[in-house]
Amino acid sequence: MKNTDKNFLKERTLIDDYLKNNLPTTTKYGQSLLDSMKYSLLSNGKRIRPILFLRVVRAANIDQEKFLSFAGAIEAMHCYTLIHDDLPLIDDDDLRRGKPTNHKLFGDATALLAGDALLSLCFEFAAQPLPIEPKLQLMMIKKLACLGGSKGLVVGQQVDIEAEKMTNQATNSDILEFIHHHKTGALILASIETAAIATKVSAKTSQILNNLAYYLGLHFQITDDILEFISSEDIIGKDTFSDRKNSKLTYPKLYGIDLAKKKSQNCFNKIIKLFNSLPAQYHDLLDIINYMSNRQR
Ligand code: GRG
Repeated sequence: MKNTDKNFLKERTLIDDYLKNNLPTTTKYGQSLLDSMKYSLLSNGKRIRPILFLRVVRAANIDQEKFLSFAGAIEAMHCYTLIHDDLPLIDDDDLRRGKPTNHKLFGDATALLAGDALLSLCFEFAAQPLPIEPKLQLMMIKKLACLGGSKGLVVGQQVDIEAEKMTNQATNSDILEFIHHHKTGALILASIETAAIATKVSAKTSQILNNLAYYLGLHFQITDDILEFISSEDIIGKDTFSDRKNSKLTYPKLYGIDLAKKKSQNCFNKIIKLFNSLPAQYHDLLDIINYMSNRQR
């Protein structure tokens, strides 16, 4: 295990245990739905979004273990998007996290339903009592619902699909930034903003965290585009030809690989500048920021 991975071991174990212990495992009929949900939820994910959430909570000197249900909610939403994204009617991918995609094992219909059920499970987890004022928890749930829906990741996915059919002249940096900010950035933003709501951060800190989340989401997806372009399936654990097969609008496609790398570095510089302007208690965000930037998968 790499050193960087060790820094996240405790949080990953807490998150994995929460998910394991709270996922429905048996039903009188329809067992394959639960098996399909479990297959994706408990596979080898990096758990980046719930870790971001927990670290912002921890910065307020609050016991992160009391917030595992919300961290689990964020991961359940993320896993549903991965299952749906891989389906033949979206990206049609065969490999995810180094294993066959959900629909390859369980079939398209079960995978679709498992994704739906994970989205519902997300809100079941999000509604578990937290040690904060109920009105704050309602605000967190509303934020997650907004950024997870037609104002966030689903519209990002829609534009991603529409951009596949646009000619080169019609595609531009504005559309690309919209896709990345919504499809990928929205859930990263939700992870940070919901923690900011729970911990009642000041307006100034909230603004910095918000900007940091914006660039973190953008940087994460540019990195993803680049990795898919230059890496191998063994390392990233997913199809490396998927974007090109689907004529996806990506940073390497629009700008070329060198400029895409430069833009990624510019984003990272902005993230570090924002991080440095946060109060000192947010220091634990730095190694997850670095991990997201240097990741190989
Ligand atoms: C209703 C069909 C339908 C779609 C809903 C699926 C969807 C909307 C949006 C897709 C969002 C998506 C999959 C964005 C890609 C984001 C991304 C880079 C995911 C990979 O995240 P990692 O690297 O994955 O954190 P792990 O495997 O570590 O969890």
